[in-house]
Amino acid sequence: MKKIISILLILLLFSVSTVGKVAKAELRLIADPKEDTSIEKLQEEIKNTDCEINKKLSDTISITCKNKKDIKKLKNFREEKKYMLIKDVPIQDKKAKVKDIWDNEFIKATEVWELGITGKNRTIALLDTGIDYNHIELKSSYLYGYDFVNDDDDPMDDYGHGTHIAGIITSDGINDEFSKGIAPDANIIMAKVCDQDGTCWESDILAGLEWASKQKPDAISLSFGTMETWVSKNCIKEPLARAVNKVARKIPVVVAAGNFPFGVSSPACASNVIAVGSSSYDTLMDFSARGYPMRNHGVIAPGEDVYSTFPGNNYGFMSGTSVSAPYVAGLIALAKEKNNRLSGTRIKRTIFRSANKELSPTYSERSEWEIGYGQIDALKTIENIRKSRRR
Ligand SMILES: [Ca+2]
Ligand SMILES: [Ca+2]
Repeated sequence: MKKIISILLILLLFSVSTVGKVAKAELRLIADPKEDTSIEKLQEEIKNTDCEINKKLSDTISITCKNKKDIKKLKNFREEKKYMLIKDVPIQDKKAKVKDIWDNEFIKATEVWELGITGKNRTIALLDTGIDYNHIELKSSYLYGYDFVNDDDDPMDDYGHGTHIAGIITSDGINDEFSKGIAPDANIIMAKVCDQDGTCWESDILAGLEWASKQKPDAISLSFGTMETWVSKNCIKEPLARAVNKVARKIPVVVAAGNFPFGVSSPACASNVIAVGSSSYDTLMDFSARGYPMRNHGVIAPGEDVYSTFPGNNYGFMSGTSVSAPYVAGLIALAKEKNNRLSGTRIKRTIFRSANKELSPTYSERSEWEIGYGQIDALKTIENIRKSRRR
């Protein structure tokens, strides 16, 4: 009996010491300040704590704290949220065959290229894991970027996701023509906001969003979301959805809708963005997010076995709504090349109105809660845009 008690005691001590370790680890917090709470006031609040400012944003600060006791004293702060990339497992180094590739032909981007429209002089901002800007297919299109995870000006991709997303938009198809992006001449700027494990912290995203919107890109593309699912009604209570929605009033923002068929993830649920679900060439993907936000502001784009660039001059496939969103960002680059005076709202409406609900028999039976306005149609979108008048 004594022996059992001493073992229990050891176990108890062990578990206490483990808890102690967790408490010592850094915790990330962020403030949701009320209108009358200034940044100075928030700084004042952390003065006598073990917490340090991690990021100063235009209307809030994020902090890292070592001491759990200190955290309890803070009134305006809460734990930061984590967002995840919306993909399945990347498959590295797998070369495509002709029959594998259907995306740009299916959404009629190839017919837009024949009109001479390829995204020239347009710029898409990505918030992702970074970009391998030395990749032979990407280096002509990469302009500049920033790494908000490590706080340096080198957004090199240490995960692979961002390089794949960038290629879907603008891969040149030099060494591998099947990797060619929807807007092969569009430029890319990159805010690295997701780390080497594919985790994207709220304050890094907010900082990247602020930075990206200041660069005045033609569109911003986001391929991450929360594991939680949302309907539009409560989505706007989510701080990131609110921030994204504000930016989306001025700059078109496209967001992966999520890989959970039971609801649309945040920030795709924000009403001003374009939420993007996933299609295969003749059907909706089972994982593609469904819900009111799709009906309100959603479209679908290729999302199964999409072939694109991976770091180190590699190529491969990826599935998920992650890979669907950049098709719409690329389509906006094409639209802006035809008429660079178009407002974000006009572009969004034109993409919606040009989307195809009856591309295949399986689509016409699908509800708007599943496919939104339908499969994007690049040619029809371009045809529905009037040329800007030359002066
Ligand atoms: Ca870096
Ligand atoms: Ca390119």
